Order: sequence, then C-alpha cells, then structure tokens
Amino acid sequence: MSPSSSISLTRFLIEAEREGHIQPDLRLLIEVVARACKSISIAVGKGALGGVLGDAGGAGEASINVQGEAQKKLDVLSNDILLEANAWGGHLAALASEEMDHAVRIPEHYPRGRYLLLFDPLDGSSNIDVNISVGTIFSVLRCPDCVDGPKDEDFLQPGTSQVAAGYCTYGPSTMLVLTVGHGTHAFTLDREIGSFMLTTRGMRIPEDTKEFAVNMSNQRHWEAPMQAYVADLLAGKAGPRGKDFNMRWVASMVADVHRILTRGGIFSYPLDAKCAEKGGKLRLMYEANPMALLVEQAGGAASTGRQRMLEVNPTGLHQRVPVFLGSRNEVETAVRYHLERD
Ligand code: AHM
Ligand code: MG
Repeated sequence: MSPSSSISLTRFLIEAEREGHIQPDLRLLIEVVARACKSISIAVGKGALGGVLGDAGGAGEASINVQGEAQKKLDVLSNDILLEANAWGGHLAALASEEMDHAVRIPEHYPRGRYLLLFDPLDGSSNIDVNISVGTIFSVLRCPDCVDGPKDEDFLQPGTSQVAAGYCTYGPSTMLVLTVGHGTHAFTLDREIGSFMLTTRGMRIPEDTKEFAVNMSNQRHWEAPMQAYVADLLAGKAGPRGKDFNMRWVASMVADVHRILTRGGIFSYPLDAKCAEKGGKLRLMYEANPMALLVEQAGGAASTGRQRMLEVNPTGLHQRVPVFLGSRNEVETAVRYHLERD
C-alpha cells in the first residue's frame, strides 16, 4: 500500500478546505457526489444478478434520450441516483445531465445552494452488457445568478470556470479521480470500509507517449489533418515521427482517460463526416470539459484540435466538440497537424 492510503476522501477534502482550496459547501457537495458514485458502483457491480443490464423502456420500445441515443437501464438508474442524492443536500442551485433535455432546478422545499452540477451519469454505457469498465463524469460550476432560479443559459460557462471536476470509474476496482484546481488526485474505493482512500496524490501525465486511442473504424470519415496525423503515427519508426506507436481503445472515455492519466497517451474523438453536423461526438459540458481540467491539472493538454478545450465558449447545454487530450507534446503535435493544414 502507498503511504497515502490511510487518507480518506473526507480527510483529503477537509485538509483542502483548511488550505483554502475549497469552500465548505463545495466539500460537502463533492462528498454527496462520491456517495452517489458508491451507489452506482454497487448497482453496476451486481451486473446480471441485479436485473439491471439491457435497454431501458418496455418490451420492443427502447427509451431514447435527448442525444437521440437508446438508454440502458443503468443509464436511467445512475441518473436517478445522482438526482436523488443531490436534490436535498442544500449545496446546489441546479443540475444538468447528459440524459435530460434541460437543467433541473432544486425543488422549492429544499434549501438552494450556489453551485451547478453537470454529469454524464454512466459514460461508455454501450460497454455495460459486456462487463467492461464504465464511469460517471461530473463538473461543478458556480451559479452566476441564483435569484430567479437557474436556467440552461447559466450553465454556459467555459471550462476554465469549473471549480471541481472528476470521474468515477467502475472497473476491476472503483476509483474516483478528482480535481478542485490544485492537482489531480486518485482515490480507490475500499469496499470493506466503504470509503474512497487516496491512492495517488498529484497524478502526472508523461509529456511524450507512444500510445494513441481512437476509433479507427471512422478513419475514412475523418478530416484531412486527422488522416495525415494518424497515417504518420501508423508509419512507425520509418515514418516522420520516427517511433512505433501502440493503439488502445476501450470505447469508454472514462477508462481510456484513466489509462492516459496513469501512464500517458493521447485520446482523440475527432470530427468526422458522421458527426460533423452535430459538431463532434463527445459532449463539451459533460465529458470534454471535466476531462480537460483533470488532464491539465495533471500536466497534460486538451484541445478541440484548433482551440484549448477549456476556453471554448459554450453555446448549448448538449453541445458536442472534437476532443484531443493527454500527453502534452503529443496533443500539441496533433493540433499542429490541424492548424498547418487549415
Ligand atoms: P455515451 O456517453 O453515450 O456512453 O457515449 C460516449 C462514449 C465514450 O465513452 C466513448 O469514447 C465513445 O462514446 C465511444 O464511441 P464509439 O461508439 O465510436 O466507439
Ligand atoms: Mg458519455
């Protein structure tokens, strides 16, 4: 065990508060989110025994979310767990989820706090039924004007405004990876005592890498700069990059990003002809921004291919963007391919 393994998430957050890195209500909000993630971890862990696999909706009638995607039972359950856990805590003004059309205000009969919470309740849910890692991604913003009750527009703040971001990965072990703007830290769920314990303080992404993550089946649909970038990766030692690259693709963003935070690499979901109309595949507010903050706080970089991710000015709650993130030098190389060919 690492020397830091006796530090629980609770202790870590209290110490962060004493050091002036977070306010008490943000600390309590993160504790609530972590508690909800523990419940989701239990539901995911039951698998077929819990009767939670498969599609949501009745027989022959798949339930479709605002993204136009078929929902899994666990997508709906995870969304409900996060909503229920956060509604009454008193730290939030409103919540928004990848699975819901609009932001949800905290009900009148509960005290209203000053933060906005965004989440993708179960990312990578196409992997649930085959027992591959999935995860929850979350982002916290301040509510700019809580007098009239928050609206969708109040969430449209650039990623630089996030006061906290994190994900929980439900894999061989359940891990919470968190930033409150002072480094990126990993906690592992000790299932016997039911607490997240600090297992890596200050994750660091190596600046260089020989590993990339992309859905290669979309290759023919990519833009020219992406075609050129990946062709040079595949050319290996004999090509312009002068080294052999390995490829990994879980198709759960949480798992792919977790690998990159642990040992480096570049993750990309570029623009392609199939998703060009929507602006990309992954969602800015629920996926790209929280991951970008975690990656930058670990010394990596995150971009749309043409702009720093955290500086994108959002225009819609469910806006999609192209994503490149991970080892700093590799992300900068991918961005160069785009800028030089525009
Ligand atoms: P989801 O939030 O509906 O699960 O979709 C996002 C997921 C990411 O986790 C992953 O990177 C990507 O979609 C996988 O897409 P593909 O089906 O192209 O492999
Ligand atoms: Mg997702």
